[in-house]
Amino acid sequence: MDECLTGNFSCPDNSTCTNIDGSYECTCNPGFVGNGSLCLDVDECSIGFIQCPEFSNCLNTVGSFVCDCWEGYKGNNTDCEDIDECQDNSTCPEHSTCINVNGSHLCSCDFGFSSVDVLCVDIDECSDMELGELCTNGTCKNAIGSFYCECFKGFLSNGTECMDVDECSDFLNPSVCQHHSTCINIPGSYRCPCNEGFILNGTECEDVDECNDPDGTPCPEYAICNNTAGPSSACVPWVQTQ
Ligand SMILES: [Ca+2]
Ligand SMILES: [Ca+2]
Ligand SMILES: [Ca+2]
Repeated sequence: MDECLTGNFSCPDNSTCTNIDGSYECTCNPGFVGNGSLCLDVDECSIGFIQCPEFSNCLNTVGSFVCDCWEGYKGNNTDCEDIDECQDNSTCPEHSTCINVNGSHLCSCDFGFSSVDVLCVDIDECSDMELGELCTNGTCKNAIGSFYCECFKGFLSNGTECMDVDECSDFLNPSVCQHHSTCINIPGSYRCPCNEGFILNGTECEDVDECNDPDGTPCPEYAICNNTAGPSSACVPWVQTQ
């Protein structure tokens, strides 16, 4: 008779009945091993029989095992490979760049933004102590991802700095100063001092009459003072006409 068919047998859990001549046998199922009366789970992970792929851990289960890919890796019992988290646009927050690395990824905040919790937020450069005073000779204005300078009169913004305007440069304005004066550029402004031999009268530079200067050196005898435009005056011989 076939005890296995008639149910007239007793086998331990995790084994299979096999009919043999005059009797029956209990054979442990795959993944189990007999210890006399019981079929016990084989811990495939600890017997060194199983070689799980790189980037995975062997995990014993009742009757079997699995190779569990590390976090950041995906695959099966034969292969675990890095997950490219950057393929998913929602991995990193706005204003950041996703960088895939083995087993993980990085979110690098864009220039002008800094990481706060899981977000990249605009840096207020104007009040950032580490950046120090920005926009010398102007007012710093924060913007999303950057900042700009609103410059005081006499300065021009190149975006992030206030540059002195050289009013004396011919290129800008050839007649910035009055006649008989010299333009001197200074930070934020310019000056127009009168040339030597000229003196400011209102807004004009007027020739100094050295001949009428009480502090000047008088001309010698038989010479007269002849004022000329500019710094010098000349004493010319006096010729008496009759
Ligand atoms: Ca097992
Ligand atoms: Ca990755
Ligand atoms: Ca900013």
